[in-house]
Amino acid sequence: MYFGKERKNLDSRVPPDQNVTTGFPVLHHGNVPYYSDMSKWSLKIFGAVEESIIFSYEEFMNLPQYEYTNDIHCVTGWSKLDNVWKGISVKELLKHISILEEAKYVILHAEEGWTTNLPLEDFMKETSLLAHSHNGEILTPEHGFPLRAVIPHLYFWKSAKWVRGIEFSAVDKPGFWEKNGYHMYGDPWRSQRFEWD
Ligand SMILES: Nc1nc2c(c(=O)[nH]1)N[C@H]1C(S)=C(S)[C@@H](COP(=O)(O)O)O[C@H]1N2
Ligand SMILES: [Mo]
Repeated sequence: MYFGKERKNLDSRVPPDQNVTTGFPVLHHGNVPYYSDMSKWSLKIFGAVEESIIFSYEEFMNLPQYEYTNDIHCVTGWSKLDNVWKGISVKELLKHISILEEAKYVILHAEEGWTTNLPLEDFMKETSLLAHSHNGEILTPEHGFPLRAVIPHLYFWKSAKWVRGIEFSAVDKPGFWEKNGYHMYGDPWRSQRFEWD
């Protein structure tokens, strides 16, 4: 519970029609992947790039690490404040990639063919992270182990769990929820929940 002044500060951090939770709900479509052999994991960068790259788990985890604290907002109405995420910043990753001029969108590819789309500009934001830890603990399988996107300024469905591919694209390609009526952009501060919002 938050009272008085704290409550007031809180209001400016919680978008319309959201409720703050102290728990950490698990939400996704499909099955949770369980990895026993990380040598079978890879992250593929492809599409509108000069050259596709495939990172092994070890290579990827050796990129410089960053930590960010932020709030997340799920389209179903819960917000969770002060999450500490640790991982590789997109900014850092992009130093290894030559993106073609034509690229305007990013499609995040997760296990089981699940995808979500966002503008390149949003993906490249300072706060965008490819996280392996939350609040000091390695992600649990349910929350996206070994790697999830964290794009805190958009509804949390854009933060793909179990990321295996990052595609750069000249055209926007609706992902799983976007094909099912959810908003192509998903700004929680403008309540962009559904395609007609
Ligand atoms: N791969 C994948 N990532 C996903 C989803 C999904 O169905 N598959 N659901 C999204 C949705 S709707 C939400 S709210 C968050 C939930 O993350 P959490 O389970 O860690 O709270 O994951 C997002 N990332
Ligand atoms: Mo969600």
